[in-house]
Amino acid sequence: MKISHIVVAIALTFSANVFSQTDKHYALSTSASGYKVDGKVKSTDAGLQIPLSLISDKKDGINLYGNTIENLVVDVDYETEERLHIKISDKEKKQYTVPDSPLGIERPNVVHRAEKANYDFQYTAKPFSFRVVRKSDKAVIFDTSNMPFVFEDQYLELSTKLPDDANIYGLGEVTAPFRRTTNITTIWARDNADDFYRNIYGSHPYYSEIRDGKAHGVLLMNSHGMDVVTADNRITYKVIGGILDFYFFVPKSGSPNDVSIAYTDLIGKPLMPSHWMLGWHHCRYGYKSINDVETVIKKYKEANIPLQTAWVDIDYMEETKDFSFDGVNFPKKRMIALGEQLHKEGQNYVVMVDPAISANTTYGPYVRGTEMDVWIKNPDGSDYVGMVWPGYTTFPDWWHPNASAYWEKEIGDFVDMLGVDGLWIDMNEPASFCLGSCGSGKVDAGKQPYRWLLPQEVQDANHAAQEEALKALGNPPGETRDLLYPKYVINNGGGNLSELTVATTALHYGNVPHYDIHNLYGHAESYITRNALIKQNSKARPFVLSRSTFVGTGKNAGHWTGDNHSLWEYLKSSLANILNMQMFGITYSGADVCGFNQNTTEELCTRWMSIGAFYPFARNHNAIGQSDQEPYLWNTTAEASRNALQVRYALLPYYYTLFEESHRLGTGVWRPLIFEYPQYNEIAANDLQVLVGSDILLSPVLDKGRTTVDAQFPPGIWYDWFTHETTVENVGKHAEVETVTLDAPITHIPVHIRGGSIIPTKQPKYTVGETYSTEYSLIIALDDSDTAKGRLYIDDGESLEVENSSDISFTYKKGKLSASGEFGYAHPEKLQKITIIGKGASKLTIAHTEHKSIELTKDDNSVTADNVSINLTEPFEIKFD
Ligand SMILES: *[C@@H]1O[C@H](CO)[C@@H](O)[C@H](O)[C@H]1NC(C)=O
Ligand SMILES: *[C@@H]1O[C@H](CO)[C@@H](O)[C@H](O)[C@H]1NC(C)=O
Ligand SMILES: *[C@@H]1O[C@H](CO)[C@@H](O)[C@H](O)[C@H]1NC(C)=O
Ligand SMILES: *[C@@H]1O[C@H](CO)[C@@H](O)[C@H](O)[C@H]1NC(C)=O
Ligand SMILES: *[C@@H]1O[C@H](CO)[C@@H](O)[C@H](O)[C@H]1NC(C)=O
Ligand SMILES: *[C@@H]1O[C@H](CO)[C@@H](O)[C@H](O)[C@H]1NC(C)=O
Ligand SMILES: *[C@@H]1O[C@H](CO)[C@@H](O)[C@H](O)[C@H]1NC(C)=O
Ligand SMILES: *[C@@H]1O[C@H](CO)[C@@H](O)[C@H](O)[C@H]1NC(C)=O
Ligand SMILES: *[C@@H]1O[C@H](CO)[C@@H](O)[C@H](O)[C@H]1NC(C)=O
Ligand SMILES: CC(=O)N[C@H]1CO[C@H](CO)[C@@H](O)[C@@H]1O
Repeated sequence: MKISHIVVAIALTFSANVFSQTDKHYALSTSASGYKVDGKVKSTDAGLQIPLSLISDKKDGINLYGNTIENLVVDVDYETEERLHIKISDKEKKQYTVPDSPLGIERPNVVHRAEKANYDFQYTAKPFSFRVVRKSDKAVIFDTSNMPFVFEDQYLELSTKLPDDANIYGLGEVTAPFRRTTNITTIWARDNADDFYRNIYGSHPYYSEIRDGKAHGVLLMNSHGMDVVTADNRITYKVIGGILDFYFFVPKSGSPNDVSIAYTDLIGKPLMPSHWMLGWHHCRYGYKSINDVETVIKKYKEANIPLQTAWVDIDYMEETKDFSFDGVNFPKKRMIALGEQLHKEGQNYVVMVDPAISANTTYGPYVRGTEMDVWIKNPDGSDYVGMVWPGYTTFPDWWHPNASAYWEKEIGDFVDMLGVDGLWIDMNEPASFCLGSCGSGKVDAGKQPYRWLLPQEVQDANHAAQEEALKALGNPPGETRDLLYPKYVINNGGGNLSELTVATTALHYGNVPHYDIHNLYGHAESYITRNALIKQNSKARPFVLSRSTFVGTGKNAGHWTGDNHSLWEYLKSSLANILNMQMFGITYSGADVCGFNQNTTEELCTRWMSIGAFYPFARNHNAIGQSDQEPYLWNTTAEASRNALQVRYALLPYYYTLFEESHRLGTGVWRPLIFEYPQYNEIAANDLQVLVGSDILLSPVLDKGRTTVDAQFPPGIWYDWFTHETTVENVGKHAEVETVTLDAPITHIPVHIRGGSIIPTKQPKYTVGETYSTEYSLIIALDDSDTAKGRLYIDDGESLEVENSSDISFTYKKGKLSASGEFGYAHPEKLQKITIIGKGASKLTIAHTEHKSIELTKDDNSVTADNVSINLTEPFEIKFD
């Protein structure tokens, strides 16, 4: 949760960074000298290497915001047919690069130049510029010509041209529309709850562009603070350190989903969740005692709203210290018993852990961490102390050689003792409630009043003192850069870089300043936490939910989009932000349902539960001091929750199959319409509807007072999930996107099935386990040529190493349903029910004599075979007439 949760009374305006076009954040450094090719361009194993030197005849064009670096090297690696790597680095290799390790990114080792690449690399010699051309359609997808190129120790600038009104997606983490409009995205991990368009927790310098129906992607692999301008027919990167390490993803198909596949080929595939993780989660910050948590679990059951996982926020801790229990309100014994009870009922249990450790010499985790010397250091080598919930705290330095062992022990002992199924790692931007090194030397200073509870003048005085203390600590030895106040000031919503986080002058192992590594902190914690959980239990898939993320975090952890507000605006933006996370390879993600800060309303919470039930990670979460928002509190909310969660639970096999695809390939579980239908530009900005995979379309109400939705339908046939009626039949060569006004009374969310798909389902029950123990059904939704296909993935739903699995392809063609594929999952799974939806479906009968006894029930637009009783352990066919 977020430090300013008490200050939410402030009026929210969403107009934070409206710049004039002359603002330096927008402006190009037109006086820059630029570079020229200087020396022999060499062939390398994977491509070529180009030496550059500064064009030195423009003396005023150097040292714009730092020290100009005169000699550069451009390494162009044709890594795969679809991936080009262009790395522009300083010849001396002094600039910080994202480490080639799990704490940065694990890069594939490329030793051969890809043949038949789907791109061309072209460059000009003086001034140096380059272009990336997609071969399949000759589109110039990146072009730095006639724009400044700056390479200084604390300022890098490079631009590419964009067509008019370009479809740009990605860049974050930021709360903003999915399709990027003219704006600046600042990337600097930050704990903040109430800014649209400003930098928040995660760092993803990655975008995808869809042009003329074809997509490509671009990653700038850099962990420094930066502004990315998407305005005036250009993208301009303004980065305060490191190197320009670009990757281009150019799939031959041009499909946006294939861009995601190529991107995650590099950064790592999203994690595979267990079955239970796909159920409904409930959490709140501010339950006063474990009684409250138990009551909530009971009332969910009474209201028959499926609850899979109960969470406990920092409330359980003694003085908000990790791994401790409030002996009065959340006694350890009862916390353990709660887990046992949940497990007995087939439910699950997750609690929060923060990275910061109370600086208290009688507190075990601090004592052990100090012995192992794992804390981030001040520039002078002493332990760095900041301030989080328990008062003054130290911060584990994940890069320290003892850090994994330290965390494994703390996490392992805790999880063993408490019996939780997963950990929720918060505050890992890392957040600190002061400026820089406010706690220097303050060990055993006791719990401090939270900053926001102090009178304004005391806060101001403290801030001034902290600023002085920070300056007094100085730079790390040998450091020549201005780490506290770089001359190019990124548009950080928090102000100066060390504001409310660890000082940028603080040191990580190997004397790496926090300035260089800040955006990697949460990512590193997620990796080490995941491994600690695997060490504790090597059988089950670990559950980690992380607030701060970086390129590649999706393989370690899921993500919730942080501290939103109980406002319609935030409900609406949740779709865009979850779609962003899908693109970033963090497919297990969701927003706090019903809103975190501020008081929700019955109507808002009802609509939010309806769409939240379909978030890839689905959890209701509330803040302390806000009015209650358990979904059973209002009848309409309860009803809407049951309705939507029934669909979610019915779709569990479909979701699970999508997660397996995501884990294997990198595609999104949620997808924007444009990713599935890139040739239709009129859906390019639609972030108010989403597709679950390719086949389920959600059209939620996201506005107060509305009971209809104007929904866009891509060409094809779309059937209503609930009634099986044909909502849209829009086929043929000239079919266009159609807009339909759908009825959506308060307890209803419109859900549609794409004609041409086969969807595996289960019968929804109270828990995920009970649901999974029912038999399978198939929904066959016919397209205009009466065909359909689909996929079902089955494994045991929890093992980290999957031994046996089934991967079944279903096709329906000319009245015949066939199942083929792999049938390795040993446990007997049965298909019990088949529903065929489409024109003429109700006239179908069963053809095969061996299946004649199957009963058919019909309605206007569908037929259901109710007890087919087929083993899903081998291929089969059923013929309908
Ligand atoms: C850019 O961001 C501001 C909010 O900071 C927003 O008001 C504006 O609409 C955005 N620009 C565009 C063109 O969307
Ligand atoms: C790791 O911890 C041990 C104590 O367990 C300590 O002796 C050693 O110096 C630590 N290693 C480093 C690199 O600090
Ligand atoms: C240190 O932690 C202990 C319990 O672990 C607590 O009783 C004590 O009050 C704390 N000391 C300070 C100064 O906060
Ligand atoms: C940033 O730091 C500078 C230098 O100490 C100071 O003058 C300025 O007020 C700070 N900005 C903010 C927003 O705190
Ligand atoms: C929000 O709800 C709480 C608890 O019910 C109440 O005390 C508070 O006054 C409400 N705030 C607003 C702004 O209505
Ligand atoms: C809510 O539903 C319950 C049970 O169905 C019923 O007893 C109660 O009157 C309803 N309340 C409202 C406000 O409709
Ligand atoms: C996997 O399948 C084989 C063959 O059916 C079986 O012997 C083995 O026990 C199965 N393993 C698991 C983990 O289910
Ligand atoms: C299901 O199939 C059996 C024969 O396999 C048949 O006797 C029965 O009537 C069918 N219907 C139901 C609802 O069980
Ligand atoms: C289906 O599987 C069950 C359990 O393994 C088995 O008893 C039954 O004979 C199988 N039925 C067919 C038709 O193969
Ligand atoms: C900090 C912030 O604004 N976080 C989130 C809250 O609101 C939306 C959706 O509800 C999230 O997606 C934001 O990122």
